[in-house]
Amino acid sequence: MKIRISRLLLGAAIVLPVAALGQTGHATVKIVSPANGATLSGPVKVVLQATGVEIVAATVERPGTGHHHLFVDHDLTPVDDTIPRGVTGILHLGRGQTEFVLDSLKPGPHRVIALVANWKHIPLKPLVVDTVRFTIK
Ligand SMILES: [Cu+2]
Repeated sequence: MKIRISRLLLGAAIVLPVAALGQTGHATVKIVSPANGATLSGPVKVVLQATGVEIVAATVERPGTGHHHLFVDHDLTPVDDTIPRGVTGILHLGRGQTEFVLDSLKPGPHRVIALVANWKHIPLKPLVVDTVRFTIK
């Protein structure tokens, strides 16, 4: 009986870290809207869908969580650094939003990169990122 119990415990000890790894390792974000390659008129509602990471407010300091960032016609900043605030074209959805309306895009081609970062505003690793390009009429 004792042997069976310790085998069970050993099994649980092995399974748990693998499950935890799987959670962070497979986190993804998708820009559901607008569609890549779309031509549309503004304003543009960006809709985000994340898996494998819980989207929360930036004030929540808990592993396995993060909040969305949008880089609008702006390159990614260095991925080991804090995503800056107060920069035109870089948006922190710090209240845990999963949608954001871009209402001041000019006609022409645009690129939006979505990136999930933790409460320190440092991107999750591996990167949880998606890009769409679209055109405003
Ligand atoms: Cu942030």
